[in-house]
Amino acid sequence: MAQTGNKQSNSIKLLLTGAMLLCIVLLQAQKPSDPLATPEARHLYAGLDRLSKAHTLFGHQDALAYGVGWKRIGGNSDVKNVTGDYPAVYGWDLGLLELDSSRNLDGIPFSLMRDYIRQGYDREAVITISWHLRNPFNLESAWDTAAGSVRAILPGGAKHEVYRNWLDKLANYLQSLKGSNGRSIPILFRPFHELTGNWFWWCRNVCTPEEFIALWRFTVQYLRDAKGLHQLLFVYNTAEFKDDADFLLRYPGDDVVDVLSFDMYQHGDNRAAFSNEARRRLAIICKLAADKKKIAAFAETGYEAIPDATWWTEALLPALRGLPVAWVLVWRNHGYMPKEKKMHHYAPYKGHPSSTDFIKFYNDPQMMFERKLRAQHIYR
Ligand code: BMA
Repeated sequence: MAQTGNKQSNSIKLLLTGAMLLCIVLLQAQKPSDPLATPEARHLYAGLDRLSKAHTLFGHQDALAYGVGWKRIGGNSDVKNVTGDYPAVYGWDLGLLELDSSRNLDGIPFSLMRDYIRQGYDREAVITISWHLRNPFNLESAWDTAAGSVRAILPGGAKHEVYRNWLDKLANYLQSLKGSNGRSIPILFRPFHELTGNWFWWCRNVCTPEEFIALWRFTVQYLRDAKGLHQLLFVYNTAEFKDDADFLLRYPGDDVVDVLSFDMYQHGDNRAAFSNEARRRLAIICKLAADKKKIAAFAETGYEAIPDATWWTEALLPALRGLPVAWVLVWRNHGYMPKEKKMHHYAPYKGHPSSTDFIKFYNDPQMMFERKLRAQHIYR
């Protein structure tokens, strides 16, 4: 009898300790800026934070839609053809959705994109979306930098209704992204990317910091509060920046941002210059993210056509090594561009000279692709 009683009280103690540990884990979990974030978005955010302490997820733009020398082959991916595994992060872009186009600015049908996004989510991979939307001020491309564009689309501005109408279309599309389990797919949404550049209508040469911040805050509040999208995590994304203050000059606030990130590419053959500068900037955003209880990511990078057979382990990996960078994404594998007479791709394809090095990169314990990520069940 006494023994049974002891056993019982031991199991109760064990249960209580387990429950306490679970509470501690839940209390410590990194939380999205949206207090009403869906359970899947909350798990994703906490999971990315947890994994980033030891791993960096590898991402590829448009990975399932096409690659070098192929287009729309079910289940295909250049990354998979080289490593046997899919990327852990899929990047997609919604440019031209605002004009009701059936295809995005790089020719991907939006209906197919929805399927690709579902496939990735069903395999428990991560989805990030950017939006090269046209300039609502004059309907020119995202690369139009007409003065006064941002001012004109803010509440009260002459073109505000145009912008709001485009956000309605965006919200409808995002809302239509559902997994096979019927749940809304959490999206790392990266609007107004490369905001410190000078090439898009939202860049720093087109608007003041106050105007940019007002645009960001309106956008988040509209999608989150008016449209009720609670599956979004917002990614703040700069191009070049010098230091903390420069990075944060147009930062719209901790209540409307979840991830701190920047884009940076290697141009020219100075591998060390790229790698060192990327690492310097990554260290800055990792420190800021830790202070703000946010996550850091290297949202876009690459070396066009990868004319350096060991770029992966000798340029990119040293930039990331040991830093809590949640993911790194390389841009799209378009293939040959006849007008420009050049190859445009950022991941290797089967037979590419950097493939062997990419496999080494794939096998590095810091890097995580889809298979290892799947075992983490990041949405639960
Ligand atoms: C650029 C290039 C373009 C493309 C644009 C948006 O970097 O890849 O060809 O249209 O991104 O995806």
